[in-house]
Amino acid sequence: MNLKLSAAVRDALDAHHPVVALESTLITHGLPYPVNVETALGMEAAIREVGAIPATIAVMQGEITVGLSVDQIEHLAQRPAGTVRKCSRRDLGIAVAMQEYGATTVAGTMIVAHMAGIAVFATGGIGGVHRGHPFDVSADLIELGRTPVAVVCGGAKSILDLPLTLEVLETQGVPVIGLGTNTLPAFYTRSSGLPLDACVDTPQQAARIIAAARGLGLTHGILIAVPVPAGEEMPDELAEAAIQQATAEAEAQGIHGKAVTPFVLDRVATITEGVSRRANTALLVNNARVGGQIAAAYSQLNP
Ligand code: PSU
Ligand code: MN
Repeated sequence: MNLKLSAAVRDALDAHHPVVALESTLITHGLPYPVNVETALGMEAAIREVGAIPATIAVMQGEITVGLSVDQIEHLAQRPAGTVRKCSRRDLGIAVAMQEYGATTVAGTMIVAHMAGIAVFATGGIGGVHRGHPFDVSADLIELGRTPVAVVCGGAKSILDLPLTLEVLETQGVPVIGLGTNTLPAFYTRSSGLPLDACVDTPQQAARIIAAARGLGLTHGILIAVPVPAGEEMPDELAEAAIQQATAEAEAQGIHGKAVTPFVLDRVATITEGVSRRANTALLVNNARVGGQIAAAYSQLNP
């Protein structure tokens, strides 16, 4: 397969140093310029600070690239809307064959990370089951069921139906582990109140669960949910009101399919006048750091 690994990522993988995969849809479809570049680079820096190597993944003119350079991140972040394909499982072959730019979602990033031999991936919110549309199930959940990568996330935005999202994860055989929490975080807020499969207190304990599942030869993903740092979360009512308004607008305007998530994210940020964006970036950088710690602990267990 034509994966293009950066020298830093290739060296780290060869030497069994910890590597953390990062997605690119949050750069192109999740955050506006220049917050997207600042956040992407902030995540990479947080991973390096704890002794791991970041590998931001995207399709660059048909080339699946693992470990984007700063220039490549900057370029992707500034491309005009509509010129970067949002790449989930079904889209990767299209973007490669048509030599397009493609931003990988959680599903797309998991696939490429696994091909490259990267076990840990850090992001913000995963896709899920959409509120009021129980048949609009993100391919992220199906990918988590079939691809052995651990995904560190802030739970899922409550633009989604969180109880149904957990049901689908259960059906797909995906354990959801809280790190420092026993309930599913709701992205902008620290808790949805929904119980999880296990709760751990340290990255080392999380790494042990990943290693045990891998030792058993199980090929499913593992979700590690980390709440937004205390003090950076949004008030519950504010988050909920903005989400209700944004989802109603999506409904009224007939937005559907892969356009729903980016539309709602953008509207929530506008409605909350950027308050949501602060929680968003704080959580992304924190998850990257935790991902680095888990990858480091995992590489100790799995030399
Ligand atoms: N949730 C966020 N920010 C994001 C996404 C989700 O809070 O940027 C992106 C991720 O890349 C995720 C994708 O994998 O949206 C899910 O899209 P869909 O619902 O079309 O599967
Ligand atoms: Mn969706």
